Amino acid sequence: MERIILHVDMDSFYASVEQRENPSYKGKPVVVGSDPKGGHGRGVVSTCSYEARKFGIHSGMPISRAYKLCPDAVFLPVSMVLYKEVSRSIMEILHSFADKFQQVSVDEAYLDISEGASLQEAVEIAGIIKAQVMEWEGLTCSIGIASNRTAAKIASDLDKPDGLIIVEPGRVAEFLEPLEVRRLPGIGSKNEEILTSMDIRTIGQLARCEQDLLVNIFGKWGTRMHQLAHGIDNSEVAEMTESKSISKEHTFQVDTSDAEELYISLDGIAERVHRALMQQGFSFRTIGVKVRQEDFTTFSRARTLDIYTRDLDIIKRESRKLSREFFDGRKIRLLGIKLSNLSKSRIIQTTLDRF
Ligand code: TTP
Ligand code: MG
Repeated sequence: MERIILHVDMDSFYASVEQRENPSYKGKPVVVGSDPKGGHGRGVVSTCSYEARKFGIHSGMPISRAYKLCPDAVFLPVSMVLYKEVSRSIMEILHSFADKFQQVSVDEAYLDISEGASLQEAVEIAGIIKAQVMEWEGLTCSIGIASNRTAAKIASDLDKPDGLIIVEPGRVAEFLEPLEVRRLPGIGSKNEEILTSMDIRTIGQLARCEQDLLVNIFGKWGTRMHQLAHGIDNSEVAEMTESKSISKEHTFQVDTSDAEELYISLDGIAERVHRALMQQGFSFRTIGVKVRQEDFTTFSRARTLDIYTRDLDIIKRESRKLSREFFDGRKIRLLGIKLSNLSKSRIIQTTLDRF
């Protein structure tokens, strides 16, 4: 089955957060980085707004150079605590849409939404994600949709800012063909130079190059490079494995508003999540539900209990309470239960369970 992977990357992230915090910076060149000290500063540019990019300023450039290119820009220091907080909220939004979710930096993440979504639905989801990130965080992001990670990442970068690019399944190689080789993750300026000397400038040219030749020059990486150029990338979206929470979900074959069906399904999920909890030897204190409606609007509700427990009946009861408000005739596409605030209190709990 073809996978559906979204790569979401925030636009000029630090600078956009600054523009959001201080609307008078909107529409202006904003440079976030070290102090330019009137052109004598020694640090670098972390990032800059798209208005500043028009002057040739970019991430990693010496701040003194940025100052020369646009002395009238708004120069701001890096407020990492703020960006991390905004990042956390954004990642929470993104996570709620994914079957598998992997954050890869402060402002980008991969979402695998293969389960039960068609490509057309994926495009809708991307639109909803953009709208939600705008509505709740006042920021724009760019999204690439493709059947593998590499293509999704490249796609998200091609139409920035506020971009959306869809690579149809089976057309990955065709999509990559005209792009410059440095678009491929892992090909930096050094590899690009070597390839240029071999007269290889586009990914298409790279794909047509003999794999053996690439292996001779680049070793193992040559094989991978060749595969990527052919649009082959089987790497998975790797959900963080640290068990900070345990969750289970169910996507309905057909969206439903039938309360009985919803409650039965919720009980089934409760049993599955309880089984996983027992297998991993945890008790929990916080229980949450996720309810995704037919239009992909997704709600979460959670409650923290007074005590740690591993009682299936409590999971069933609380998940019913938390989701009841959504079982009012609206059609539902997916239900999920998440247990968090976990504790490895196996021995105490087993003793208690017996009485
Ligand atoms: P990027 O996503 O690479 O850049 P960006 O979000 O600013 O702009 P774009 O619209 O092109 O995605 O990086 C995310 C943040 O990471 C960026 O806002 C600032 C920080 N960063 C640095 O501090 N130094 C760097 O060299 C780069 C590239 C990014
Ligand atoms: Mg970004």
